Amino acid sequence: MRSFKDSDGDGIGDLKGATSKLDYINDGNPKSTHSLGARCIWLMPVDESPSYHGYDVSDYYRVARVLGTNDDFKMFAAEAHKRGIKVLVDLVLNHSSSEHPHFLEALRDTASPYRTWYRWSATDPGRGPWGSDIWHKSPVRNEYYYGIFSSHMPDLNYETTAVLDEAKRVAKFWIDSMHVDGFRLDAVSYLVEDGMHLAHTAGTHRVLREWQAYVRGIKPDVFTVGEVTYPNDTVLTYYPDQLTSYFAFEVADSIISAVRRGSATGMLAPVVQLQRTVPDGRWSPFVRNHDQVRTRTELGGDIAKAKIAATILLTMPGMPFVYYGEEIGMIGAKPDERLRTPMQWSTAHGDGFTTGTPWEQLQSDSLTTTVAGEERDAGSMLALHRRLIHLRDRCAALRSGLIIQMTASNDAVLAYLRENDAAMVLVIANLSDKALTGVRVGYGEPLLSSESAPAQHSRIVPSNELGHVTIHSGRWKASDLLARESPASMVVTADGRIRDYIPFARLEPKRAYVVELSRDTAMSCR
Ligand SMILES: [Ca+2]
Ligand SMILES: [Ca+2]
Repeated sequence: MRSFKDSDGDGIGDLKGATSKLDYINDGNPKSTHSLGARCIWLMPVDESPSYHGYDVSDYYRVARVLGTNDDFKMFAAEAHKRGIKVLVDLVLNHSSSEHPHFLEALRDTASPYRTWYRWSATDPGRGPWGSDIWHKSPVRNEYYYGIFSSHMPDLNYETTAVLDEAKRVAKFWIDSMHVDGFRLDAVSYLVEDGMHLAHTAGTHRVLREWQAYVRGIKPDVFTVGEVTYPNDTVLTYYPDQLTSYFAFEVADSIISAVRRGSATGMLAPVVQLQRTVPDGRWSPFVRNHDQVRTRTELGGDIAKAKIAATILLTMPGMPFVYYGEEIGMIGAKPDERLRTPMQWSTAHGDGFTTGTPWEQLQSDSLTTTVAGEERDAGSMLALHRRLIHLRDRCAALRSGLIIQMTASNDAVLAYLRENDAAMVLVIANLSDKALTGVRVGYGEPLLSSESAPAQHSRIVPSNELGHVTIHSGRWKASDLLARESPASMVVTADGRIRDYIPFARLEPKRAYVVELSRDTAMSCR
C-alpha cells in the first residue's frame, strides 16, 4: 500500500492512490488484455502502526492515518469488488505493537486486565533457540516481556482466553464493517509457546483451528492464507482443518534455485508432494515475497531468467501470488525497505508514484523498468504476466489441472503437463543459457540416452509420483500459446506413454514455452 500509488503528494502510497490503480490489477472486463486480470489482492498491514511496514499494530480497528480512513478502505474494497477482485488484508495475530494501548497499560500497571494478554518474567530466561533475544527488558520495572521478533513486537498470550476472543472480534470487524474477503495471517507458526518450543506447537494448531472455524462461521467462503516459512513437511502439519491455504515456501525456493542453477533436477518434487497431499486451491505458490530479495535480483538481474520463473509460477497448480513490481521485473535486495520500494509506473517525476518525494528512494533502474515502458513492449515482463494470467483464466487445464512431471533428455530442460480431462497444456523451459536442439521429453518411459548423460548412464526416472495419471492415447495437436512458433504434434501410445517427443527442434536459451495440446482441431485456450 505504502509503495503502490500516492494520491496526495506526501510521498507515501495510500488507499485512494491504490483505488485509482485498480484497473491495472483488473479492469473487470474479461476480454481486456490491458489489465493484469488478477482476481485477488493481498494488502500488507493497513492498520494503525508506529512503523512503516505495519507489522506492529497499535490499533486493529483503524486504518493507518497515513494510508487514509476506514471509509477510504471501504471505498477501495467496493471498487475492487466491482472489478471482480477479492481483498485480503494482512492480520498480525502473534504480537501487537509495543505502543498498543493494551501493552502500554500492562507494562505500567501489574493489576491491569491486559497484564495476562502478554508474557512476563521476573528474570531473563535467556536467548531463544536461534540465539536471538526473545525476552526484552521492561522500560518500567525490573522484569522481562516476550517478543519473538523484536522488542517492538510483544507476543500476545493465547493462553488467555480473552486474547483469542479479541482475535475473533478483529476478524469479524474486518469482514462485517470493512468488507474484506479474507486474510493473510502473519507468522502463524509462532502463536502459542510451549516451554522452549516456540513454533508449530499443539497450542498453535488449536488456536488456528478455533479461529478459522469462527471466521468460517461468520463468512463461509472466507479465504485465509498463512505464512509458515518452512518446508512442505512442516507446512503439511497445518492441514487439513486449520487455514484455507498456506504459502509454499519450498516451491518458491525450488523455482529460484532451478532457474539460477540452470538445472531442472528436483524442481517439481515439492509441487508434486503438495498436489498429492493437499486439495488444489489450498496451497499458494509464489516466487518471492516482501521479506525476500526480489526475483530479478536473485537471478543476477537477468530478465530472461525472471521470465522463466514467472512462467513456471503462473503455470503451476495451486493459488499463485505475485508480489507487486515482480510483474515488471523490479529489482531489490536487503535491507527490507529496499524490497518494498515505490512502484515504477513511468518516467514522470517520482516514477509516476508520487508528485512529492517518495518515502523510500527509487531503485537505480527506476527510469528504465516501468509499467509505461513495458506496456509498449509486447515482449516485456508485464506483457508476459498479463498473457499468462489471462491464459490461466481461460484454460481449465492451467487453472486446475493435475501437474504431470515429464522426463527430458537434457537436465537443463524442465517439462511438465497440466492435464484436465481431455485438455492439456505442456510447459517446457530451457533453463540454460545455450540453445538446445532435439531435446526429447517423455512420460512413463525410461530415460534413454541424453546429451548430458551418455547411454551407459541411462536411468529410469519416475515420470510422476502420482503414478495414476492416464493420458488419452493418440495424436495431440500442439499450439504455442506464448509465441507464434509451430510445435510438433505429440503422440501418446496405447498404454498412455509419451516417447521421445520433440515439441520444438530448437529451444532458445533461457526461454519457456507454453503449448496447448488438443486431440480435436479446436484449441480452447488461445
Ligand atoms: Ca499519500
Ligand atoms: Ca507467540
